[in-house]
Amino acid sequence: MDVAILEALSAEVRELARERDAVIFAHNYQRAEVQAIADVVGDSLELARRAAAAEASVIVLAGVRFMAETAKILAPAKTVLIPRTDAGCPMADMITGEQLAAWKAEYPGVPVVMYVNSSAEVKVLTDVCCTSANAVEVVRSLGSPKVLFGPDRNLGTWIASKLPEVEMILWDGYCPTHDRVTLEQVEDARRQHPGAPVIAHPECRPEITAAADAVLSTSQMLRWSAASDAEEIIVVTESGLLTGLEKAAPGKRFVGLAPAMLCPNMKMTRLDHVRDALRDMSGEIVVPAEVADAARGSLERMTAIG
Ligand code: CIZ
Ligand code: SF4
Repeated sequence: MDVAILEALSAEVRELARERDAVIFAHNYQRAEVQAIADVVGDSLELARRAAAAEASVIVLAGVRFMAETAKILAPAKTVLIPRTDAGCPMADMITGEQLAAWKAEYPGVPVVMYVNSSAEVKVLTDVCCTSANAVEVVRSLGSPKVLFGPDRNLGTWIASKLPEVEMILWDGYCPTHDRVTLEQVEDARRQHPGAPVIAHPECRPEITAAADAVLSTSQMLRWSAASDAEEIIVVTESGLLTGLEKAAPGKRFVGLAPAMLCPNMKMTRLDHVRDALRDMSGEIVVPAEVADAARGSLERMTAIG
C-alpha cells in the first residue's frame, strides 16, 4: 500500500478508536499494518487477560472468531467487534460441542482440557482451557493421571512428552498451517542458514518439534529471540510473528517458512476492515448469556495459570 494512504488510514483508525472509546487488540499473527495501529499485540493468553481487564467500552479484536468470543465471555459488558466476521480457525471447527459431549461420555470422570482455539460451546463442556503458552502447566495443575485433550493432537502430543506421568487422550484435530510443515522444509532451511537455531511452535507435527532447538509459543518465541545470542533464527510458526520478532530483537535475522506458513484466516483482516468496524460499529460478537456464563470458568482458570 502507498505510504501516504497507509498513514491516512492508520490515523483514521486511531481517531475512530478514540471517538468510540475502543481499544484495538491484534493477535501476533496479524498483518504488520494492523499490528502497528493496535493498543495491544499479543498471543491468545495476553489478549484474554487484557480483555478481562479492559476499561474501554469497545474492544476491537483483530484476529479470529474464537479470540473475539473469548474476549466477549471474559468481558460480557463490553461491545466486542471482529473486523472480519468470516475469520475463523479451522482447528477450532474440528470439534463441536456435540462431539465433545459424546467423547466425554466415553471417559466418565476424566477432566477435559481444551486449547483456547475452540468454540464457546466446546468451552462450556471444558474444565480448563489452555493456550500454547501455558498448556503444560494447565495439564499439570489438574494432578490427574488421565486427561482428555483437544482439539490439537500436535499440541497434545507435545504436552504428553513433557508430562510422561499423565495419560493424554487426544482429539484428532490440527492447525492446517502448522501441520503441513515438513521435516524436509526445516532441513532445507537449516542447510541454507547453517548454524541458525530452529524455533518451532507446538502446533507443528512431532517430527518437527523433535528436530527443533526450542519448542515455543509465540510469546515465548519473542522472549527467547530477544535473549538469544544467535544472529539468525529459523522460525517455524505463522509468518505474522516475524513482525513482532523483528521488533523484539532488532538486528537479528529471522527466516520464516512463508508462503507455506500463512494462515489465510489471520490474514483476512486489513486496516480498512478495522476502520469499517469502528466507523459502522459492525461485526459485533454475540455469545448467548447462558453459553458465556457456562464457558467463563474454563477461561478464568486458564488466565490464572502460567
Ligand atoms: O495462543 C496463541 O495466541 C496462538 C494461536 C499461538 C501462540 O503460540 O501464541
Ligand atoms: Fe487456527 Fe492455525 Fe490459523 Fe491459528 S494459525 S487461527 S490455529 S488455523
